[in-house]
Amino acid sequence: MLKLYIGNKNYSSWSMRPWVLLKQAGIEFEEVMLRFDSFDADSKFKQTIAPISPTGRVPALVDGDLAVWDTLAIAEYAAEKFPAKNLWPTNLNARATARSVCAEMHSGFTGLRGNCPMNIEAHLSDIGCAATCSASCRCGKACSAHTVARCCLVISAWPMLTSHPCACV
Ligand SMILES: N[C@@H](CCC(=O)N[C@@H](CS)C(=O)NCC(=O)O)C(=O)O
Repeated sequence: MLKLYIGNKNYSSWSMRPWVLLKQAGIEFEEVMLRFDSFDADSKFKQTIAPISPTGRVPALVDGDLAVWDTLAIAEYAAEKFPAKNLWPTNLNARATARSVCAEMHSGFTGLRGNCPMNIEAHLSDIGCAATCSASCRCGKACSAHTVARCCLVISAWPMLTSHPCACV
């Protein structure tokens, strides 16, 4: 069975990307949650993940002898291994748009990530959507984020993104 190494579910948005993808698609996997004791080389976290992932980071997916690291590579592997799940839209153009959105999300928005790190347990309803809607978002990337969100909304093969649209998008 697939084994997914992840970090803290409250803070590690990277970990939650493949976790949500696999759960949403109904793909079975064993979850291995590693505690972020520290990111020092001699930490238990690094000692555990280093032999699995060359980057020493989570998430990492293990399938038999194969280890796949980095969220986008894990998503692509899952899409190829389970073609019937249609993880990417079947339409060529929609698929290209979806890949563009994912690539942009993956390589960009560092300002947004830095200023708005994930913390699911925190009650931030007062700023939440308003922060991403604000033209004066501290990351200066709000317009681009909105463009990405709008693209997602028109890709009908992504029900997860289309079923709960943010009111501000
Ligand atoms: N580009 C990587 C980023 C993964 C990443 O930064 N993971 C963090 C946890 S949220 C990590 O393991 N950090 C450990 C470290 O920085 O040493 C991916 O997409 O998987």
